[in-house]
Amino acid sequence: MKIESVDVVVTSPGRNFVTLVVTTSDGVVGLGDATLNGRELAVASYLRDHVAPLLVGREAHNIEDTWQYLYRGAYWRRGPVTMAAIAAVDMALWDIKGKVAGLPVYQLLGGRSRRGALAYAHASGSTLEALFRSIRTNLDDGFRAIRVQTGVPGLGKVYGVGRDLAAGERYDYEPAGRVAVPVEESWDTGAYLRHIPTVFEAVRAEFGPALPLLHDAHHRLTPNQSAQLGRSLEPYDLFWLEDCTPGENQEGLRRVRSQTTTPLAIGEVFTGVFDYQTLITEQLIDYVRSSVTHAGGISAVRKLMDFAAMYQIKSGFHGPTDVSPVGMAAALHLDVAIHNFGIQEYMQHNSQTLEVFRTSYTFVDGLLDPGELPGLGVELDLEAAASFEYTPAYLPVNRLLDGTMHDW
Ligand code: KDG
Ligand code: MG
Repeated sequence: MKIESVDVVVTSPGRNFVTLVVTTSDGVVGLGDATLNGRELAVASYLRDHVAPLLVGREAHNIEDTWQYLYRGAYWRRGPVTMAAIAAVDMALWDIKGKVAGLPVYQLLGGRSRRGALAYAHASGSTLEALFRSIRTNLDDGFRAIRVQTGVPGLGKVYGVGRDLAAGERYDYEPAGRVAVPVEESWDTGAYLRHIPTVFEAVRAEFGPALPLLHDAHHRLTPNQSAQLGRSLEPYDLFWLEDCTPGENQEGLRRVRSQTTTPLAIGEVFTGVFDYQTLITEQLIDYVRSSVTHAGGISAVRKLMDFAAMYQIKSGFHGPTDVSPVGMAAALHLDVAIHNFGIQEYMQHNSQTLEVFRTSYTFVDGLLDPGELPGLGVELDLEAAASFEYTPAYLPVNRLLDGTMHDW
């Protein structure tokens, strides 16, 4: 069964998505997510100009060989553009294999290891009152684990905090603004470090000791500041502290790890196993945060998680709304199949996105499930996709109070 055509669909139902559509000589269609938030067209061009022409005529069933052909064959390895492109091809070929076999992809990965994937929601508020409202709405929606982000006194808009919502109103935070140049936010690490423990103290007092709580520091701290935060959060028993420090310098996590028992999650901006090598072999983290979309696809993330399993490290795949429903479905098939699943991030896509991507995954009683349709279980409505034209969008940038550029 040969690959007959390869198309790239860029659509913007509220935010931009890049989807690879691979069609075989038998007419089987596979989908892959290639969305790189804020740099979408770079991946679209990489796929259209440099990958699609190489795929036509190849055997669609040879997923591993195609992965190696694109990775080794590019000569220029790794990097988010290359790895998102390879991920999309990989996902599309797994989708095809599942459809041909008449089985959901998780069955091809070894079958089910659990009833469903525990999901965590995003809760936020500029004040404690707004945060509590947001947590309650998520609990009412059935979530059993909650990420907590709040405003910091003295700062304007900060990462992870959307518009304050009324009771029952759903979270609608979309960090990539449809703007010609990035919005600028400001940051003060001292104010943040003083404020966050007080927030978790209040949340624990209100919601009790058992609710799994998560927090994302979004790469803003040094290893020493991370250690300080980790320690100050220990009384509140977090499920994890995410991206406490930028991960490029893996050795930096040694300092954090040796100073705090707060569990650590990292890796949403990593592109593959080599970014994790020291972190995994020295057990410096507890959770792998990659998305299937940004770390080379189902094949690569499966291997990464098998490597992590030898060191008792679990998954916590990235699942914001900039991962498309196709990327989300790919994560869910891995979530239910692998032994070392930890948790799955889940931000619901808006209704326009779900018009373009017809999903079959479900969320019931706090658990996500990929469903039983053959392949990944997502369909792309090309007509709906065409009605949402690409709109440039950028993530914000971040400056310290004196104007110095900082990590966002
Ligand atoms: O595109 C960037 C977002 O995916 C990222 O800011 C979201 O940190 C994030 C998270 O944990 O979901
Ligand atoms: Mg994050």
